[in-house]
Amino acid sequence: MAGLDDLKADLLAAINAADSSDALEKLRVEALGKKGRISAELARLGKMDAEERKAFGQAVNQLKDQVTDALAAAKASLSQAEMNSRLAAEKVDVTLPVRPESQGRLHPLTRVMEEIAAIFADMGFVIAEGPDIESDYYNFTALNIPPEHPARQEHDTFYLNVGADGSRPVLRTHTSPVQVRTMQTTAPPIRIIVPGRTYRSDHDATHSPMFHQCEGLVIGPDIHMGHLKAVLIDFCRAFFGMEDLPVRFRPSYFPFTEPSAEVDIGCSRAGGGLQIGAGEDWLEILGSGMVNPRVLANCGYDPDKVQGFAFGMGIERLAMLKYGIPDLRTFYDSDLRWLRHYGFVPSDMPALHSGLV
Ligand code: 2NL
Repeated sequence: MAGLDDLKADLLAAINAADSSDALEKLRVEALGKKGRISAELARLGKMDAEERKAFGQAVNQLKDQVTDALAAAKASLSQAEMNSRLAAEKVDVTLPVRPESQGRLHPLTRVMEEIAAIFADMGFVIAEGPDIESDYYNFTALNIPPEHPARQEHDTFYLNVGADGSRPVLRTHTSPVQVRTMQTTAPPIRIIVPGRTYRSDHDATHSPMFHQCEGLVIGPDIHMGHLKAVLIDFCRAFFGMEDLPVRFRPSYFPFTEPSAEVDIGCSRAGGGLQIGAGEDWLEILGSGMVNPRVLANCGYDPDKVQGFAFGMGIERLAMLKYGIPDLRTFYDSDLRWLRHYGFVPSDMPALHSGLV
């Protein structure tokens, strides 16, 4: 037991003298670690007879508790002292320059959709949105495209699995279903644009199976083709930033509009390049027409009381034309170098003056 008293005096003196957390940890291992001095005393218990073991065991365990407590107390006061000295020594230099942060870029499709929205917002349009997965009725039938209509083949539709009710949902091939839904639930007047993702099973240099469209719809008691022309001429000139941009309306056909017109802008293809607003050539940029009376009736309106116009445009194509992006497929590669080159700084984005429906 005399040995234990010496050991105790020795260990407590060392613990009291320790001047850092590291030194304290070293002492803990020396005393209580697997090969430590107290562990060695405990190991001796095995060779003792019952009487001796009881007395010695109690004494060693008491020593172990005392050393453990002393270590904890010393650790608490040392870490407080270490914190105090760090607080005294270290200072935050608030005059250091901030670290440069890399800023992200917005995708050109985001930019072009915002530009389109801002132009139509200034003309009093609001944004409407709807589901990407649609019923056959909203994507086709309501738009005067009945089953067996040849336009269905042109749409290269992605069909989903047959549902519990036997119907076959589709990925919308255009954003028109949103306009149908809006007409069904809203009384005229209506003035909406519908940007969003659309899908067609077509993949080559100029087609992507997922792409973006923006359609528009105006309905009222006496909306006529003059309104259609004014809105779309203003849009083309605002979008390309040219007040005198030539705009031409060319007769066309869509099942959902009658009459229908495609909209071309003036351009020049001289020298192999493309220059918008100059020269003798024409470039098609959107489709439009007066809403077919059958579509109005399908949406619950009386075609003798209200009429209107609709239009649709492809966002990728407009982005490629305006920002000189040569290859459609690069839009979806998520290549950061491409985004840094063609992307936009958020603070440069156009302001939107109108809200969401
Ligand atoms: C194009 C042409 C167009 C429409 C879309 C539409 C929607 C309803 C009723 C009538 Cl609910 N029309 N949409 C009308 C004409 C043309 O899109 O070339 N899009 C990329």
